[in-house]
Amino acid sequence: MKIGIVCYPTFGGSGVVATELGKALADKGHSIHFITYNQPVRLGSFRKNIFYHEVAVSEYPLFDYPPYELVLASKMVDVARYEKLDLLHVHYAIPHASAALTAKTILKEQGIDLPVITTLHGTDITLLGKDASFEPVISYAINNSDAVTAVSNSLKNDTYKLFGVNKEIEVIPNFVCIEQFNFKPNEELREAHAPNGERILTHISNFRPVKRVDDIVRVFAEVRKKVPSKLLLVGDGPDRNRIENLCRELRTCEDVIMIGKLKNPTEVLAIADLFMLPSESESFGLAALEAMAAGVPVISTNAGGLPEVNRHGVTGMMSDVGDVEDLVKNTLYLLEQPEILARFKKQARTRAEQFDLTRILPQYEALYERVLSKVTLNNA
Ligand code: GMT
Repeated sequence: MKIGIVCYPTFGGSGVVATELGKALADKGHSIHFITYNQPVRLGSFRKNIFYHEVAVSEYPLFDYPPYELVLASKMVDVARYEKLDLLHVHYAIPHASAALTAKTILKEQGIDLPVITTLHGTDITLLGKDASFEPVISYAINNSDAVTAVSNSLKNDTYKLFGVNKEIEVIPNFVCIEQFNFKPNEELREAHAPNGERILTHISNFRPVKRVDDIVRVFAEVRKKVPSKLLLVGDGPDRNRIENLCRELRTCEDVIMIGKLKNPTEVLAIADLFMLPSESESFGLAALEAMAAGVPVISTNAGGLPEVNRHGVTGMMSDVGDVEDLVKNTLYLLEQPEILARFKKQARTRAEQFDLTRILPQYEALYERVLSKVTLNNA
């Protein structure tokens, strides 16, 4: 198949899922055309069956706001026509699904029926969905896509709750390429970050308020009183300054290491003992799944789709949102009992294997086939 994939090229989970999916489809022989404004972070170097079409918006004095959605739609039309795409798979409702529907309408006028599959990832529904200024466009995009998927049951239910949509939504969970996590910890890196054999806690995110990184720092301030430990914070975003100030206020700076953005988090996960994700809302929690694939148990909240990934008492522990005391209790429960921690590490990895790419990829391929067979019927 010739597939156009539209996603955010940044560090966010939706871009990671879209890129890994495209790479895996390309490995299976499909031609994959990424259409976005920058090269996706996880795309890597030159490889077979992968093409990247950059969307560049020209500057013009009249534009206070660059019309990215329109240029994206034009690019989709161009790529679909000249690369003879079979379908477009867009990740994130705004503006990707709405732009894809504009492209679909234009192509229809030219006698081309291009199916659009939209994958909802979370914040497009749970955060933007609460903003009335986006609601009609998101509802339109969902109702008029040829197929819609959501990354968890929780997100599917939220979509029905927040939007007036009547579209069938199929749940296809996020995935990991489990073999990418078959590594040995780099002892030199571990020693550099925890020179006295301290436990290593980590968190990876875009440091947005929804991640509640403050809670992690507060939990860590209590945990390190009992267990010598280090906290490795990976990523960057709007809350970073606040977090740094909080570390100063709680006098934890010497044990909190701010790593900044990393293209590939596997080396950090390889030396970590626990992964922290106390989010206020999380449609799935891909970062938690990646940690589990690396054999790192997850201390998280029970928000959104997290219980569909993390199993309380098996692969990690869960608390209510904002319950710092309970998060501390759960973290200490694992750190103070090495045998239990070791068991959780194995169980986390075993559970992550359920989400291996080899199990999830066929679900996307089957969906593509189903959508394409309808187009063939319509064209017959
Ligand atoms: O906030 C993020 O983590 C980024 C965001 C995105 O759209 O890139 O992540 C969302 O999509 C991920 C991939 O499907 C999910 O694993 C995350 O749970 C989801 N984030 C939220 O729902 C807050």
